[in-house]
Amino acid sequence: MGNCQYQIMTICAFCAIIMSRLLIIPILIINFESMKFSTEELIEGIQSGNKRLIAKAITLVESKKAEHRIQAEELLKRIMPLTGKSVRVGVTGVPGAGKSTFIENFGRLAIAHGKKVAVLAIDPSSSINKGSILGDKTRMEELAKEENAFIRPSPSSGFLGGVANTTFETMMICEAAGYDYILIETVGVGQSEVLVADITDVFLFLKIIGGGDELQGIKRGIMEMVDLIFINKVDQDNLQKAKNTRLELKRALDFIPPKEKGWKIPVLLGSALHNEGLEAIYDSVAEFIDLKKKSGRFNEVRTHQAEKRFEYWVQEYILALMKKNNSVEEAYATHKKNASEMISNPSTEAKLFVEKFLTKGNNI
Ligand SMILES: Nc1nc2c(ncn2[C@@H]2O[C@H](COP(=O)(O)OP(=O)(O)OP(=O)(O)O)[C@@H](O)[C@H]2O)c(=O)[nH]1
Ligand SMILES: [Mg+2]
Repeated sequence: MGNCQYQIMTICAFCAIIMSRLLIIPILIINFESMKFSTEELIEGIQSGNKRLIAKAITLVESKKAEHRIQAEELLKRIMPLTGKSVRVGVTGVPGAGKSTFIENFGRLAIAHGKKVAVLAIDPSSSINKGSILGDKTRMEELAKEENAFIRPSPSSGFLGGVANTTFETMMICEAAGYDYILIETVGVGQSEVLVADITDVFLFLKIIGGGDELQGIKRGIMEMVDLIFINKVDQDNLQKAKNTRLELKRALDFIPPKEKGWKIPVLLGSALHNEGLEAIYDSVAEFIDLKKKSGRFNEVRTHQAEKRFEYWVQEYILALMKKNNSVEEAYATHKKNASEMISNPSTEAKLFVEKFLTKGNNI
C-alpha cells in the first residue's frame, strides 16, 4: 500500500512538472513577443516621445543581428525627415574632469530654457570593460528625473576585432523624438574624442587646473578639435590659478589655426557642480551655432560627417558579410594573428586575407 502511495505521489509530481513547463513556455513566448515591436509602433513611440519605445528603437539600431539590421534600416529610413534639427554637443576631458556633472547641470539649464535634452555616451572601450561608465546613471540622478530629459549610455561592441559604434544612429532617433540638444560624453581617451568630434556640431573641452598638459591629455590633436573650453572646478581658492591656466591655454591656442573662421575659442571659467559659468557656455554654444549657420559651415560639416558615416557603414556591412562565413572568420583570425605576432607585415596579411575572401565567390 505504502509502495502504491509512493508511486501515485511520484506520478503526481511528474505531472506537476510537465504542467508547469507547459505553462512556462507560452509565458516565455508571450514575454519574448512583447519585446518585439513593429516599425510602425516604434516610429509612433518615437514621435510621441514615449521613452520606453525610444529606448527599444535604440536597442534595435545597436543590434548586429541581420534581421534587426533590416528593421533598423527601415526605421532609420522612415525617421530621416524628422532628424537634423538638434544641436549636437560633444563633451570631452580627462577622467574626473566633471563631464557627467557638467552634462547634468547644463542639461537642466537647457530644460529651464524650454528645451528637450538627450544624453548619450560614446565608449569605444566598452567591449572590453563590458558597459559604459555612463551606465552609472546615479551620476545624473537629477537630470534623469526631468520629463524633458532622456539619458542613454551607448555601449559599443567589438566586431571582428574592430570598433562598432551606433551613437550617430541613436542620435537620429533622439532627434526624431524632438530632443533639441544631444549631449554626448566621451569615455576613455583617444579614439572616443575623434568619434564624438565626427558626429557633433560643437566640441567642448573640460579642463581642470593642475597637472601638466601632457597629463591632462591636451595634445595638439584635441586642441585642434575643440570649439569651446571650460575650466571646471573653479572656486575662490583657486581662482588665480584658473586665470593663469586660462592665459596658458589662450597662448597655446594662438599657435593653432582657427577651425572656424571668425571664431576665437572662448576659455570660460566656472563650476559644473555649483552651476557657475554654465549660462555663459549655453550662450557661447548658441553663438557658435549661429556663426556656423550663417557661414554655411554648419551644413558643410554635417555633409562631411554623413559621408564619414557612409564609409563607416560600408566597412561594417562588409565585415558582417565576412562574419556570416565561418571559414572567412577563421582566416581573418589567422591573418590578424600573423600580423600581430609580426610574422609578416600587417598590410601583407590584410591583402592576403581580402584576396582570399574575394575569391571565395562572395558577393559584396
Ligand atoms: N569641487 C568641484 N567638484 C566637481 C565639479 N564638477 C565635478 N566635480 C566632482 O568631480 C568628480 C568627478 O565628476 P564627474 O562628473 O563624474 O567627472 P567625469 O569627467 O564625468 O568622470 P568620468 O566619467 O569618470 O571620466 C565628482 O565627484 C564631482 O562631484 C566642480 O565644479 N567643483
Ligand atoms: Mg562621466
